[in-house]
Amino acid sequence: MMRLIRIVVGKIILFFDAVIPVKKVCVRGVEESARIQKELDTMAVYQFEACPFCVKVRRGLRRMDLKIDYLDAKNDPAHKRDLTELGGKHKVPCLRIRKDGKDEWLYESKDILEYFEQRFPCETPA
Ligand SMILES: N[C@@H](CCC(=O)N[C@@H](CS)C(=O)NCC(=O)O)C(=O)O
Repeated sequence: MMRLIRIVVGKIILFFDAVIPVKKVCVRGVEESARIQKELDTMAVYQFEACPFCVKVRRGLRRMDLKIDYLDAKNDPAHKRDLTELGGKHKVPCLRIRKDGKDEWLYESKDILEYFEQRFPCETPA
């Protein structure tokens, strides 16, 4: 029963995510986007597709015009294992940041969005 409720709530969340548009707060030029993308390519967000906190992070990144890899930690056993064993807990969203050959793992949707806001501030607001 709980599983059914979770599936239905998940579908509702995904429906609203699809129909409510995200208002971009940043307009990034080609050079700035390319520089930022190189840095984003060293990161990934572990997530569940229908998790409300993951939807919050995805929408936040769309708002900031940031494109990152999303890894499915629910259905992909390798990503699930990495998150649990290397990150420390099976909780999403979690941002993996590769730095000097080492990984940092940042949990909590609020902290993840704050991290992006600070690291990639909007130079030209929309
Ligand atoms: N306070 C956390 C809440 C995250 C959370 O509760 N995530 C749930 C999924 S929506 C989770 O990872 N649950 C562990 C599990 O299902 O194994 C945040 O804002 O990121």
